[in-house]
Amino acid sequence: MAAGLILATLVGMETWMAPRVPTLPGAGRPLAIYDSARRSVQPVRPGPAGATMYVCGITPYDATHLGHAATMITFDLAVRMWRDAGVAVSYVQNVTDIDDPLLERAVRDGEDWIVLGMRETALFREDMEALRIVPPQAYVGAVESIPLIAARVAALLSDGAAYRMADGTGDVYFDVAAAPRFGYVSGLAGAEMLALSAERGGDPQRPGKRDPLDPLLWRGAREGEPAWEGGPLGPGRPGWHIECATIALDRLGETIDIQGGGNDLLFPHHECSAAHAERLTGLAPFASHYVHAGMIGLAGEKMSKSKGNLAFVSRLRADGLDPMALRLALMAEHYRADREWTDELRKQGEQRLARWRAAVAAPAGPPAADLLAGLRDRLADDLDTPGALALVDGWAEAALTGAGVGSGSGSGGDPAAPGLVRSAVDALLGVRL
Ligand code: 5CA
Ligand code: ZN
Repeated sequence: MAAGLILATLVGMETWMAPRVPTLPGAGRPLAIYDSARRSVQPVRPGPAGATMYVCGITPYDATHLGHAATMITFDLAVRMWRDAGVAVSYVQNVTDIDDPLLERAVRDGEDWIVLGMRETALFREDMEALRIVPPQAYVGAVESIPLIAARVAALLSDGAAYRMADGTGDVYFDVAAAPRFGYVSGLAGAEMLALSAERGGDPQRPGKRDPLDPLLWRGAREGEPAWEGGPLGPGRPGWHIECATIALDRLGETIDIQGGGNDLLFPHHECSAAHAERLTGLAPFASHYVHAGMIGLAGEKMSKSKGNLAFVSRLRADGLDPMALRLALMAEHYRADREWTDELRKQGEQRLARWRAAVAAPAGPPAADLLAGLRDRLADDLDTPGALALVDGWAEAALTGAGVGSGSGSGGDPAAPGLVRSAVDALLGVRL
């Protein structure tokens, strides 16, 4: 039993098949990226062991939509930049395979919540493979992490940073008064925090809490809900923020370079998981960079499972959309921008892909060393994909119209250029031409 538990902890969930990433000539560039806490673009300074990144993954109660895809592509670009610069990367992503929304959906559809979670996670893996996303080294479920999470909650309790509700539910809350820096990640004022907490899974109105913003660490067992042994906590299941804090601390270390996710997680999720981690380790900031991808919307609203306005990656693939065109469409605007998915954007992605493919199919093209340097430069600057895409557009245009091909030699261009562009676009943008 104990051996089984340890094995599960070390192995984690299955990830997905890694795409082949070509090695490029010359030197990559160090990545600078926007940190939500400092509200500025700052260089990432990985330690001697390499860069560490934790990305908040899916709650698997519905299929992967374009918003998830855009966020995963964003962090995939960071991984690709580090690899190009010769930086080792430790990347961990979670799966929230137990939480209220998953249970609610399973009850609604009369389905087993475990089967629902496994099915949607399998579909997510398939979508990630199709999009050529480099997998994390560890893909970790909340359920398999419960013993570690319970131990972290117990540590917060005995440290006086958490308290048990007096109403007999067995629920345990984190005391935000134990986190003097609380609010530094999001930079929000109290009223905004209260509103967002109510909107995004918190329970500011619940009576008996010390502070309305105190987040749940452990939910005591309830009739009809799954529960696990929590040692001194009693039976129950973990809260959401402590799930991510625990997995990141146990897998990556006491502080990390990037804590990533969509900007819907800025508050309360990343604020609270940073507060938990910092109280547990005594070290701050937990992440040197809190990185947030913009929301992908559909028909004027944030795409979300609860609103039901979703464009699924799997559905678009089934409709014949090339995943590489989808990648290009989602990278056409900057990752931090909230943006809309439209038919126009899709068409643009498909046209761009066709044009780039035609350009690299030629036996020779304009010399591409400057293009490679330009791509590295643009992406190193807060993952400027619009800038990077424009540079490849320019090269493709010149290749297809014959401009700049002669370079005075009359040879019809550089025969090595199309291959170099193909490798650069593959390695840095994740687009296989
Ligand atoms: N399991 C939690 C994170 S620990 C969660 O938020 N799951 S999720 O399925 O709702 O979202 C998975 C990832 O996609 C998160 O990083 C989230 O911030 C991001 N995301 C969700 N909706 C969108 C959207 N419309 N646009 C961009 N990213 C999104
Ligand atoms: Zn998370």
